[in-house]
Amino acid sequence: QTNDPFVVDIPKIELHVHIEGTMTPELRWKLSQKNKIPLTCGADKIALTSLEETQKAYTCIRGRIGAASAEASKSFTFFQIYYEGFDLLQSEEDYYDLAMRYFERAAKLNVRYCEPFFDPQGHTRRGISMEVIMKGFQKAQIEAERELNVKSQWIMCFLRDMSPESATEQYEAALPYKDMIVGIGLDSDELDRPPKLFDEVFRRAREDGFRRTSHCDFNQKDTHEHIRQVAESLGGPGTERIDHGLNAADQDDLMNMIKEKGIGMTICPCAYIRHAPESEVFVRIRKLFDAGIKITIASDDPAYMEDNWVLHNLYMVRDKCKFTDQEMVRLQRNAIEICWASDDEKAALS
Ligand code: ES4
Ligand code: ZN
Repeated sequence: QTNDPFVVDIPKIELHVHIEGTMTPELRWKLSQKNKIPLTCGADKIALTSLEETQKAYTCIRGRIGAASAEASKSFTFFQIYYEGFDLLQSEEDYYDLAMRYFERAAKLNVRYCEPFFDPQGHTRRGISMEVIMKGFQKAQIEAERELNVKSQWIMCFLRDMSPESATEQYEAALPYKDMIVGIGLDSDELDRPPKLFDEVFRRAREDGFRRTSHCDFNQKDTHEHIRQVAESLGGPGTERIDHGLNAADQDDLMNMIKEKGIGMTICPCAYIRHAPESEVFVRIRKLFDAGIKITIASDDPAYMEDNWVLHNLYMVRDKCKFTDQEMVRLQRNAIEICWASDDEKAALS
């Protein structure tokens, strides 16, 4: 059901959304025109010459990323399309635009507080300065709080397919913007990139007062070991949240550790059902929730995930996990408990 007024009206908190994953076809087209960067589609680099073609390319991307065919996955990977979008972002105004379009969408969906991720290495490695990125984000953040009543704090993610040295360099470059950044995350391609590679920079971030989280994507190679490292020892005592981590539901000792440590989990159902049967997804979500683990529902990369924003992700679990009104409220309370707002702000959100 996709117009359930209870789910529409409930005040929302979104704790797992990549700002670069919110780039709609409309914004992609606008930036390509403005910055004179031609758009192409797929490995065969077919030129996109209008907004309509760009919109169509997104539907085609959407169809093909999710497709199980080996041919499709060769010509399109999620990360190719995701990082191609980065190249379009050039000026402070572009970063402002990207963030502001998300905050406007969030306001319409009744999101009152969010902690968007950003991937600075994907920008600084192209020669964009931290100043350009952070000033653009900050302008949008201030305006969103004032004009839209959407509060936010940023989470800076390290790209785990880059080196730990690069992460440390990026960490130091971000310290002048510490006031805008509430937490540190770890994302991008996790194949053969165990979290413990980044132990040192996470330890440093903890000592400097940053909150910490890490992606452990659903059904990835070595996922149980990655979840264990993140929960048990990343940066010393483990992180305060895990992004995805759905496979924790497979092992009682992982579930127990997450529960005992009070680690929050951000769950993005529409991201999983593109690659896995629903039967593998919703049973696990229900299991984590019923175990009393603090899970919250979010959208991940909504522009690239069939245009499914947080509202649709909430509809999915409402429908497939059969969450009652009370349980939907519990999901939002979980989000308040595991978010990194100040106690005063949490009280205001309650
Ligand atoms: C991501 Cl789907 C996914 N997985 C890992 N890292 C990411 N960053 C943005 N989207
Ligand atoms: Zn993510």
